[in-house]
Parts: sequence; structure tokens; C-alpha cells
Amino acid sequence: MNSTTKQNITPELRQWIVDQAKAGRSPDDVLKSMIDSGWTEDVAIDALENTLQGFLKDHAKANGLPVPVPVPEPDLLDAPGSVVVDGHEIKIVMAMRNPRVVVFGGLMTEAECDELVALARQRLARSETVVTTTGASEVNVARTSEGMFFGRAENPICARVEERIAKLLNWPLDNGEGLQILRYQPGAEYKPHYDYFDPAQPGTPTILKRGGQRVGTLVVYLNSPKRGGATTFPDVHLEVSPVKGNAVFFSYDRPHPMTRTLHGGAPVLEGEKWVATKWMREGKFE
Ligand code: PD2
Ligand code: ZN
Repeated sequence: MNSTTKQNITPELRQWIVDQAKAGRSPDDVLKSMIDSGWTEDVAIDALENTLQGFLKDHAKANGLPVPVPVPEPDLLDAPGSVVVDGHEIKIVMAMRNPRVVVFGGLMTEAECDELVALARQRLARSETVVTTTGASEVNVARTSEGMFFGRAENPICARVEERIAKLLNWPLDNGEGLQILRYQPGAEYKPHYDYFDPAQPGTPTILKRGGQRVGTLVVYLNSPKRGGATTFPDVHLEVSPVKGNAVFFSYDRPHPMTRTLHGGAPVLEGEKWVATKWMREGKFE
């Protein structure tokens, strides 16, 4: 918002906007009233956004809820149907607003998938998830896959894929964790969970010292399992099919179930499932 616009929002106007929202009027409806009474559209949108964001922030704080933060977000409107990143065309297969979920087609080539799998295979160990009570890692029974982490830009393929992801999602490379590779064998699954760190857990402040909260996840499918292995979002009854080279992205602007980002990996029924997960933090992950 520019300073001229800010000056135009008197306390009375701010209160009027909040009152309209509390009365259940939609932002579109309020915007229309403002335009009808002589506001230019862009200035009215700025005033509305600024006021409602402030109101929601105050409301969240007063009610002990986490306050929303900026999140990664692709530019989907630039070219309908696909996004081109460094000459590599990535298809938009599906996009949903709430929760924010976008399915990408061809984010990685078949050769890139095969190369990552070959590099990871040598280093697989039973997967660990961070235990938020202590901040330490241990094997978690909810996850029956095996996995490993690459360091950021550990090798040329990781560096290339990380750069592509950072550009696609408009999120700094430095805020990304290293790629995690998981292998699920038949019967293996990842029970529904949230990827953010639970603020109520005593180990969370320690985890957050390195980069703050997670605010987004990108899961890239490195192969197509024969049967099963969808990524599921139980709150919205969404299932994303694991297709080699495709990816599912979702973001969460606060560490709270209201983001509706509960998700899991359904059991693999036949064949193996390999994925690469990129988690994005609020700040630099160093
Ligand atoms: O492999 C998946 O589909 C999956 C599902 C849920 C991966 C993750 N979560 C994850 O890596 O966080
Ligand atoms: Zn997850």
C-alpha cells in the first residue's frame, strides 16, 4: 500500500469496513459500496485489504491464534495451463484455494527423477521424523517408508531442482530445507499429519531457531507406483495421484489445523513409491 492510500483510511472508514465484515457482508459487496460512493477501485481494494488484514491479525492475537505469515505461491495467472521456469514448461494440473493446493505436471523430467532415485538409493535408512517433544529425531511408526536427506545443493541435480522450485514458488532458495527422498514399499504409508511444527510441543522453539516455521511443502513423485500411494488431504477429500515427474504443492500460513493441510501418503498397494519432498521455511534455513 502506498502512503497516499494509507492517509485516506480514516479511523471512521476503518471502523465502517470492520463493521461491514462483522455484519457478514462479503469483501466484494463492501468494495462495490466503496466504488459506488466515489472511491477508485485500486485505492478501495488497498484500503479494504489493509483494514481486514489488520482486523484479522488483532482478532487472532486476542484469541490466542497464530497470526498468518507470507507463504510460497506460484504465478498461475501469467500463462494459463502452464508455467515456464528457466525454459522448462511445468503444467498446472489442478489448483485449489482453501487449502492452497496446486498439482504440477512435469516438474521434473523422467531422467531427473531416475538420477535422484539412483543417488538416494545408496543412502536409504529407516525414515526418521522430528520428535517435537525433544527436538531430536527418531523412527516414527506413523511412517513406514525409508528415507534420506540431501544437503542443499549437495550435487548438481539437487541444485538445479532447488533453483527451479524456488523460481516456481517465488520463495527464496535459502529458505528451503534440503530435499528429502522417501521410498515406500508395498504396505508402507504416511499417516495423515501436518508438516508445520506444533507450537504446543516443548521441542518446537528449538526447531524454529533454524529458519522459523515451515510454510509450504512440495512433494515430487519420482516414479509412478503400480497401485496405491496417493497423497491425500482428508479435510477436503482430495487425492493426488502419484505420477512420475508430477508434484503436489501446498502452503499453510500459520501452524494451525484451520489451514486444512492435514495430508498423508495412502498405503502403496503394488510396486514402490519414491518421492522427493521440499519443505519451505519462513526464513533462512542455514
Ligand atoms: O509421499 C507422500 O505422498 C507424502 C504424504 C504426506 C509425503 C509427505 N507427507 C511429506 O513428505 O511430508
Ligand atoms: Zn507431510
